[in-house]
Amino acid sequence: MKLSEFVKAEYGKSISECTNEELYYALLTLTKKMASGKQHGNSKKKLYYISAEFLIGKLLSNNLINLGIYDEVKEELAQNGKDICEIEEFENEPSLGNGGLGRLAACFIDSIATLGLNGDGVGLNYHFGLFRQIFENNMQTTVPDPWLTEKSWLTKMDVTYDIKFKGMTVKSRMYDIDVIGYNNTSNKLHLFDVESVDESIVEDGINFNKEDIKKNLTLFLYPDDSDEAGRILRIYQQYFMVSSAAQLILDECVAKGCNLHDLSDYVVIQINDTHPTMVIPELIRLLVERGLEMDEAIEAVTKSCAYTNHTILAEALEKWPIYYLKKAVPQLMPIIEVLDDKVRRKYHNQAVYIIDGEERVHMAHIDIHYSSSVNGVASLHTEILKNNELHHFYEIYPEKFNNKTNGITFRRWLLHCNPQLTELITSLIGDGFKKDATQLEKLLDYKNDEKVLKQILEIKSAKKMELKKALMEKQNVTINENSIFDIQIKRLHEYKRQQLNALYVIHKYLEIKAGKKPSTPITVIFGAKAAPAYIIAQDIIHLILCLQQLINNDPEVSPYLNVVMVENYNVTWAEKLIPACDISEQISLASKEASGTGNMKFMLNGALTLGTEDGANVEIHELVGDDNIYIFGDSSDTVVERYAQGSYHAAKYYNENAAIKEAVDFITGEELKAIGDKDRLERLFNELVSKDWFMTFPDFDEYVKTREQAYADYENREEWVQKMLVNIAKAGYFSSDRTIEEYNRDIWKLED
Ligand code: 9GP
Repeated sequence: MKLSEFVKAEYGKSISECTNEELYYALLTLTKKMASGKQHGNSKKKLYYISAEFLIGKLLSNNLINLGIYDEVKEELAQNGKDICEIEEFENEPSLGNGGLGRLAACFIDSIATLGLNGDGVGLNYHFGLFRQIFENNMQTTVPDPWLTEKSWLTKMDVTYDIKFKGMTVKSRMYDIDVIGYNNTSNKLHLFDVESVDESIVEDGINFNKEDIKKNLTLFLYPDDSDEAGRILRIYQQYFMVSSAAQLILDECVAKGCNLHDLSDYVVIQINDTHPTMVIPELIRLLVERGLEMDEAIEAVTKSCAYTNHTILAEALEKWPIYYLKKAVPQLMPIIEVLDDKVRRKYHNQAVYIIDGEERVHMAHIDIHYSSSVNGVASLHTEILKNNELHHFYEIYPEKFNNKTNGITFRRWLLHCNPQLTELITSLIGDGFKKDATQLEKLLDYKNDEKVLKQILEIKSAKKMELKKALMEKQNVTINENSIFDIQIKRLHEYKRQQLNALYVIHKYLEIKAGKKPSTPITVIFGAKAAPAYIIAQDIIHLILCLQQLINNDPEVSPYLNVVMVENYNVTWAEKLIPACDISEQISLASKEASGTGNMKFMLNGALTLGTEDGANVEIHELVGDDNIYIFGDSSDTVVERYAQGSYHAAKYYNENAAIKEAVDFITGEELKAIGDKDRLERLFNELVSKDWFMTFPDFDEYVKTREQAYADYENREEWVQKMLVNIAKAGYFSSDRTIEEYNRDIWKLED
């Protein structure tokens, strides 16, 4: 049905008579109708991708693209004087994720549907998502980020389950979002919610009564866990998610004829990080309740589950005190004890026990012992898991370990966010790359084609202008479209080293002050949210915002250097920032970034990576070669060794390296103290000088040198654009379609 017919029937008006809001809701309804006609058939085996995060972004354009009607709708709207981008403004972006983990899950469900595989996502319907970030007095403040509207992509389903906690039962209800495959069938994202949740209990930023579980269960993603009530709330959330998932899984497979003994013929469950780990004991519990022997239940569940590890950071590998579990979900403890007991009888190595000497349950250990696959998310990461972090497990189960290098959906990260580049590529190599991304390599034939190279540069300039306009509209900030756009957008974390970038900015500022001006002006752009309980991360944001104020208001420096931090960085911002970027900052401490996926999105849009040999940067480097990437810093081996020996002393670098000392001292110098909060700046200074746990100082000199080299190379526009072309051409490997094909080939084994 055409949009004009639809709005006539719905509102009794023509398109031009409708408001943008009416058109948004008309398109939403129309799209949902079309998706329901594309439901995946009920093939025997089904994948359940369980994740605490699904950072899906706005859905309208993507759904229209995947349905193959985007151009048609855009044209029809334009003919009636309407702009699809303005209509899209009515859509709220759900902040159902924190970063790469959640965005990966969103890319994956897109690819699963696109490949025609039978697989649904399962997660939670957080009413206020993560949080909305607001800058006040150069600091991050946090408020709820409501996104639910009366009519939305969610469809309320008749599916409900009783979820039993200690002394209380709550009812979960399933809400579905259609996941439309690109020119293919559609799957579902099931988001569970509890009807008793009460949004009005949130007061004063994002604070609420953490003990009132019935009212708060699905209010926020990752509620503050700096106190015990917050940590126990996370257990309630996780169990609510997995118990709903487990009941759904069993219902669906039984309806297809599964007798539960043959569960793994019907079901494969991908556990995304440790948040959904309790699905293992919960399923075992339910199977025993339904008549299976304990050993048989354990075997069936182990065969059905697969675990993805997304980090080696200890803080993200959850270890829940038994006492917490007993408080919230005591029914799981006897099962966990059996699981632990089996491990202890078989392996006499404390490192692999599930319950440790401090009475804590290691969730990842449950995953590894009681899943049939354990994967890392980039080659280097998987090697580190095998050789270091999970070595004891690798010795026991070498056959379980495998690598699945992450990927991104090109539908969102090229077709949707960069239609100009998509059109150019299509005009050169046809549109086969939209289904088979490796065909992008055909672009290499144009490496010496001046006309094509010029077009690539023109597109980059156009995207820079678009970003400039957006920053003006949304933040009232002016940037120079002729400057180099050097961008770092990702969660704020010390291991990702936004502080290293900030130290470079200080260094550059001082250099310009001393009269050394860059040939082309530089705009350094940041986007990052910091977890509310993560104080140093907030201090780093404070430093960046203070630098922004200082530098942008200094007439001597601002013509050459600007700093911008986008407020409330989210998927919608990323879609504007990535196509406009010249230099992509991927500067984590080697060994610490499991993969990164922003690095892939930037490359695909013709930005050059300035990065360490970490995560998927390593694979980007291999693909594009030395001439088309800027690599610096210590190797992961060196870093791992340094940690093992405890041989790193930040103060030594600070005292012996004049450039480091100058930049670090600036943090607590007069200029910044006049603008910023003395306590915050001093705390950050002390953290760096006395600890610098993520080793920014050893990499500082090389970082500065390599960044300068990138800026110098940028001056040669002919060579630079060739590097851009190579990056675009080699990005095909990072399509999430490739990643999902590998998951399916090696782990899920679903029929097409
Ligand atoms: O930090 C990793 C990031 O490197 C990776 O790209 C992403 C998806 O695999 O997962 C992130 N991990 C987390 O957010 C928490 O484990």
